[in-house]
Amino acid sequence: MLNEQLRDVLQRMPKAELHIHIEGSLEPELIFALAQRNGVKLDYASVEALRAAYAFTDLQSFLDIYYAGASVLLQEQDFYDMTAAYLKRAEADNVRHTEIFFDPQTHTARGVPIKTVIDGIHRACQDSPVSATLILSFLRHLSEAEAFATLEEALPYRDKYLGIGLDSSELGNPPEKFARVFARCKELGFRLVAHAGEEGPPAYIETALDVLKVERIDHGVRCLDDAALTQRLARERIALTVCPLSNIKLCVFDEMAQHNLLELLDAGIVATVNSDDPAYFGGYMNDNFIATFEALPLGLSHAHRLARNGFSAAFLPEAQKQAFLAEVDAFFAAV
Ligand code: ES4
Ligand code: ZN
Repeated sequence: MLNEQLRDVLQRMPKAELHIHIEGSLEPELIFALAQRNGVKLDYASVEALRAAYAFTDLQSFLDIYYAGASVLLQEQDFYDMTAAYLKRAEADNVRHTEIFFDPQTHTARGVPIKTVIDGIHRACQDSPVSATLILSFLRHLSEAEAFATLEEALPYRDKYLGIGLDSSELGNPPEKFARVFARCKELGFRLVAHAGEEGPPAYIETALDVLKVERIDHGVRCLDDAALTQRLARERIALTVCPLSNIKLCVFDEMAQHNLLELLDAGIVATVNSDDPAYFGGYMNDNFIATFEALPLGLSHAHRLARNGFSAAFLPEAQKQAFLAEVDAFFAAV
């Protein structure tokens, strides 16, 4: 059992969230409300029936339902409402800064203009007291040509997102498939990240770093299978955006007691805790912290370190980063 003081610290400490798919924050209730508002027919009869389908065996079994859920998003206001709901939850969890992924191809493939997607999500970010920035993510099960086309469509709105990511089905879609489009994104000055080493091998983490030139790795938990890579991530301070509840729901680890978060920290890696797809995986930021600290021998010093790691790895201007880090240190000095 987690003691009351540690639980309270985890809830109240200032946090940065660096790995959240906005479409994965869409709660079943909002999916049904938007389906009704937009006249979209769902394959599920009720909120309960939809929620009952959230029994995943691997990444693909989740993605199939996640893309179906996103089909209710049509108007700018839908993207606004989804994002505003997430930001409200994040604020309640004392998330002070968040870097939000969005998947434009999930929507443009259904005929939704990319401007509708970006404007709705961005406007909600501007209306929130939480510091929020956006990362446009390419779907890796689609082609590099399709990623290039999406980049072209998104460039008129480039002041509204600061990063580029890579998500969706990892196995069989290695980072190097997107070498040229990531090179172009780097030239354009975007911050780069990629999902790697969630279900895929450590080699995908290496090519994400060496071929795509990403600055952080999303998930990356399989790095421990390769000692040299583990040492490199620690030495070069390449952050991993770890998502504990996601890893359990998608069977990356059988149970939380087997999660390798503490091993990653002990190896000197800048590991962070994040919610990934909170509406599908059973919790937002505080739920992720509490579930890991309940299952693993983690204490106050780990909480302090994880809070610091989140802000250290953030794509924030240096002065803002230092101000958040000072806030974290002041919080822990008063514990
Ligand atoms: C995702 Cl957990 C995860 N992995 C890869 N792609 C994703 N998109 C949304 N959630
Ligand atoms: Zn993810």
